[in-house]
Amino acid sequence: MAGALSPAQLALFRDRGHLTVPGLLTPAECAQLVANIHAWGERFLADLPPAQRAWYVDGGVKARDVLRKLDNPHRHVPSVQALAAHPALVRWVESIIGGGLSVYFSQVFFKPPEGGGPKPAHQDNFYFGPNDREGLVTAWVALDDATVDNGCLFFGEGTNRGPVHAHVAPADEPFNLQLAADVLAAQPMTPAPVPRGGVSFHHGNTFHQSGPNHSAHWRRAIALHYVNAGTRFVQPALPYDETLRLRVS
Ligand SMILES: O=C(O)CCC(=O)C(=O)O
Repeated sequence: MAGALSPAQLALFRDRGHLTVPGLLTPAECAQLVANIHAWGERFLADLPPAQRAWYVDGGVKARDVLRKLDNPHRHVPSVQALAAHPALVRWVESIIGGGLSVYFSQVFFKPPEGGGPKPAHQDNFYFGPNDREGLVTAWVALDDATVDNGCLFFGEGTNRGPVHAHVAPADEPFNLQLAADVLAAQPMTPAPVPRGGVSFHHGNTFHQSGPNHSAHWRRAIALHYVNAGTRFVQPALPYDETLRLRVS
């Protein structure tokens, strides 16, 4: 049976609100997931009217529209469903939030070379509004090396131990909820590079954001938002479909 996280890893997670664990997936497994997600993305985007398409693609990349974001791959791509139930990943998540795990929501975050835009700072627990703020953890699986240059995550160290703050959104992007500038001004954000095939875990209260991709390489990742047996999204800021919830332990 796959091992749990060590007491030292858990202490780091509880203190800082995030933890990087390398070596979940092989390069071949990462490449297969990327191919499967791109194939699904092509099918999904082909059917969308142009106005909706804009939200899912990055149009700034060498005049091409390329997949940027898609929701709930754990329900649409069998290899992502298998990843969500990967024994080592499940064991690690159980060590953080306990058993009876489900993936409640998942996201594809693909940043294309020389154009992939930033993701503003936010707290997952503002979006999800869980009944237990300790009952949720995000596992962000890197399908490429994530670096400062290509747009890795940045975290507000220790913000997991603080409150959930009100978020604001640009008028033309009501779904793009983010922390207010004055809250962020008081909080340094630290980069957290992740090697390809590794996982970055973050607590639902932890401030996080990602920078633009200035490199010539993709920065692709899957975020799996896990909850334990007792946790539900009771005050979500956006609609989430509980029927897509996938029990994995
Ligand atoms: O990958 C990104 O750029 C953003 C990820 C994120 O916000 C998350 O995993 O909650």
